[in-house]
Amino acid sequence: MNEWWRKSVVYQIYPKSFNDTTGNGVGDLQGIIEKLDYLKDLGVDVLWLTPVYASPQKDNGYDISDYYSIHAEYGTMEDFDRLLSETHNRGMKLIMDLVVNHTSTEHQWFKESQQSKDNKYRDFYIWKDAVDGAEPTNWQSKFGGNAWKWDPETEQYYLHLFDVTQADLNWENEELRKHVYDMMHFWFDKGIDGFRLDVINLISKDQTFPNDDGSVAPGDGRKFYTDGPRVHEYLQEMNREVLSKYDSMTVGEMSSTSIDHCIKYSNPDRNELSMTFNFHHLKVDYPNGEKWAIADFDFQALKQILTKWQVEMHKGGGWNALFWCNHDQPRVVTRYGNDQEFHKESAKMLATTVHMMQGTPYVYQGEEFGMTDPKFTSIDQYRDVETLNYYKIMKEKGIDEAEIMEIIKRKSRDNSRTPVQWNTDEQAGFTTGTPWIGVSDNYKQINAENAVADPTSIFYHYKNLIQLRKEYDVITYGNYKLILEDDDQIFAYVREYEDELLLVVNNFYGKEASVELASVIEGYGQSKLLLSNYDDSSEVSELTTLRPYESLVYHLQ
Ligand code: TEU
Repeated sequence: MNEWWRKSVVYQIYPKSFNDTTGNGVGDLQGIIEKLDYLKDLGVDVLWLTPVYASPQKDNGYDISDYYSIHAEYGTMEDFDRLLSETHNRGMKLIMDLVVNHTSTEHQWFKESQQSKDNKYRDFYIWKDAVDGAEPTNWQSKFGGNAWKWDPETEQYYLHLFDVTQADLNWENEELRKHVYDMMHFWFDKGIDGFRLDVINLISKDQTFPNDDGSVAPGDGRKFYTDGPRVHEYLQEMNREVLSKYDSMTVGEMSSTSIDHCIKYSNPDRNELSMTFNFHHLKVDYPNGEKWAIADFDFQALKQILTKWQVEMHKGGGWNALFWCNHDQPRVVTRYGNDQEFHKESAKMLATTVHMMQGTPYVYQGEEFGMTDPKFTSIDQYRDVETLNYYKIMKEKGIDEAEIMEIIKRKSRDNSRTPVQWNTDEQAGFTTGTPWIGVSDNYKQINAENAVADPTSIFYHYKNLIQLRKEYDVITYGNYKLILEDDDQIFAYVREYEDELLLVVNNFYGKEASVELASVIEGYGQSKLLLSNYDDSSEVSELTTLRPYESLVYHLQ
């Protein structure tokens, strides 16, 4: 089968915040259909929908109560079928989110499972006796607190690595696995083109369930279920039973993973997945690995991490998903760029930096015209379960309100979940009603309609990047080398393929930087400036200075 996904660009849609056509304040499938021409115009090849299945929405759909139906606020199965065919009619593909590390506690399986210890579904989840009258292990939930919840009726604990309403499935159970594969066939039979697999590297737990000695953080627990003992075996089984039967793409979301494992997950010879997301480059602003703390990003670490993943995944035959933004991360232009004076320049520079690497780029809704963090100031404006839990825990510890709110403003997942800013209408054209979460104040300036009307906008820069990938094989296949390694302002690299060279030079800061590239371009006869974020950039032979956030792509032969 051809590997079309290596040359594709994926656009991520978070349906709840995308486009509301009913006026209930929540985005819907019809709203996505309305915007398909816009997405086609942008040039993306694949749409990824975060979960649209029936769900109590404690974690915005990552808590699924029925894998076979559509969440009513989003529409009906007919709407879904129409969205799929309309996407296909425009020559684009559609992938769904597969959330099978856990289900909602409202799922029928869990309800059955909770009935009694000998219920047929008991073993679909991870139930354990108390140890010395307390939780079976000291593992912490990723959303705060212990990861085990006591069930007084059946007198055991169940495991929930995320919210207490997201019970972890027991992948050791063969029948459970079969149910998952059947469900995947159901969606493939409808014609979908693949899946993004939520926290898929957490599905295999160490069956001895040890306590964590706290060497990383108290009760961390990650080493007992991350890239666990049987995870590759399960993915190979999934591939054999399901994926191998379709011309599909799969991208695994890999939490706290390693390059070695990601090579295994994505090297085609192993028959697991097409590619992997990892998050190491998004932790360079976590002081001592702590998400809920504020620090400037470590630029040298960012270069080193992205470079290591480029070089080693290439060498090992793996494939990277390339991205800055998703529904769990603050907006990159606010985070690693400058969302004020150099909004346009820095958003374009950041886009170029990852789009010219090897892998499959992902664009998260609104990123293509530079949406920023909303900078909410009051806890009432937040909706995310992780954020609200954090707030509660900090308040209980007696931490000062202003301090908590400053951290939340920078770190909350809601930063990326505010409604897409379509135009200058009320509520940014997202809804005629009251949106489920507030619209950012800057929508009169930053919105899709303005961007499409302005040929120098961030939108057209993304469009150009997507187009370049179609035209130049070096972007897909070339090897990668970091240059100007020690420069503390410039992130520059080359890609080489046959006799072509792609040279990418980015200034990550709002001040000028001097640059010297003579040794890099030596021996090449022709050079061409392919893309820039200024309208009067120099040819490479004359380049001596980069302006604030200047970003240049040259092709040499
Ligand atoms: O996220 C997995 C995950 O661990 C993180 O990205 C998480 O949001 C972060 O560590 C918190 O600091 C996936 C989904 O993308 C996320 O939206 C879900 O909440 C989570 O799984 C559970 O399904």
